[in-house]
Amino acid sequence: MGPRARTAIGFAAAALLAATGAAFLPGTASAGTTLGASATEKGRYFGTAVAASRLSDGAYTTILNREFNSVTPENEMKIDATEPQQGQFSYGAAEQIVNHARSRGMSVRGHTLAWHSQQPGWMQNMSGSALRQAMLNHVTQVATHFRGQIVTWDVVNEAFADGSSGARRDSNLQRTGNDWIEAAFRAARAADPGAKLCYNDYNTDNWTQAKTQAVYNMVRDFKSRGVPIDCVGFQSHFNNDSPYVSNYRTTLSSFAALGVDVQVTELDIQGASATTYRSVVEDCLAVARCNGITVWGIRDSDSWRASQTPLLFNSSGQKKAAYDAVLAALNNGTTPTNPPTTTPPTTTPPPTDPPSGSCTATLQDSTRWGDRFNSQVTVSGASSWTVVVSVTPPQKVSATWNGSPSWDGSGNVMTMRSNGSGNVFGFTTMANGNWTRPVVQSCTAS
Ligand code: 9MR
Repeated sequence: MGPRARTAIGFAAAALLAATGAAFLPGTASAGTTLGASATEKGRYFGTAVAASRLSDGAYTTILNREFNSVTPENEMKIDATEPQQGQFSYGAAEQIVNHARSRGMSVRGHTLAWHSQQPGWMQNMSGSALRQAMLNHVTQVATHFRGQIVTWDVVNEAFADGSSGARRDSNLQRTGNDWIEAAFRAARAADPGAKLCYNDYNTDNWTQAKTQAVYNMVRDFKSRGVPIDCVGFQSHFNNDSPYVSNYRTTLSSFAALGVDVQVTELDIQGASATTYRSVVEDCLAVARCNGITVWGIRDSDSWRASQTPLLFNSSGQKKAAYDAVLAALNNGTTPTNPPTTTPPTTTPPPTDPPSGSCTATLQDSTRWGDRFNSQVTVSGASSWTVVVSVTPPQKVSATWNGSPSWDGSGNVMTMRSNGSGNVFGFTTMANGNWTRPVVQSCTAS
């Protein structure tokens, strides 16, 4: 099939999509070429941990910018990085990552506000109510500083003990009182009410293990008492001692059934088995509230466990078999089991009048979920174009594909430029309670 015929089918498919409201059309031109684009087509993000020190490495940023649409600072938002001296905050490296990501339309996961590890020396030496106060101040200050820029915060990280006890992990924070976790969540909610708030942990993948059950019970308790928790992060560092297990999907769906989102937050797999990577992706796609996957680094050489070669790209930046498996799973996976909860608005968008006969951009509704929706814009009349789209506050665009976005100061106006990916681009809008359709403001041939 020649490219022309393929394009014609693409248009026909797009028309069918509009007519039927069908969610996905595997194999359309807009799907399937990068992890981020393919995940977005499934209503998910695909992210990676990023180290600020590597942003000057061109091979690294080439892969980052091409493949991923969510970013987690690997160390730069931890307590020792952001508050090295008590009351003196340091945000430079974190901001570097946030700016790199947001200027390219990637969303940011903030990691992490409260943790027993990587505490600065001054905090390690504290205890009791002084420590509790210092921890809450830290949560408040950091979440306030980045307010509006972080889609999801890991508010509390790794607060449960390994092994069969099902107990909280002993730490100076835990010794301030069992309610330290909920206190941290309340402080985070107050400081950044628009962000999703996650509890994040490792060795919580196996549904039958005590630690998994202990976290589950905490989340259930939080939900029943109105503690502001929105999501649970599963680090999912799989290795020979702590392997992927087939009940992982049960774990994800069981937590989701409590009324929280679930996210795979730090995925890496010793040896990078393509089969195991595929299973993880399929498990996430099978759970409606699994809204994204983050791998813990880009190339094997970027990994905290480099010798286990656990990532999707080898140290030369080439795609591994695991990459192909993940991409295929994202493209061919089952459609999310949360079909659109509400029929998308059916009003026909008026075609944009092209200024001085330049190009036309037509926006169509695509998939809609409980908290967000996708839109697809088809450009005709130019192969190289700039389209300006606006969303209505407090809506926020959380992901884009098949174009290069930039933003005005308000964050409500997105300028999308063609990037050689064709004439159809898309984006995900977090509704934040407002379901107004985004508006194409202009289309300019360039
Ligand atoms: O990948 C991180 C590594 O560079 C740091 O040295 C390490 C220090 O604790 O933290 C690593 O990231 C951890 C993450 O913050 C929490 N879950 C486990 C990750 C791997 O250790």
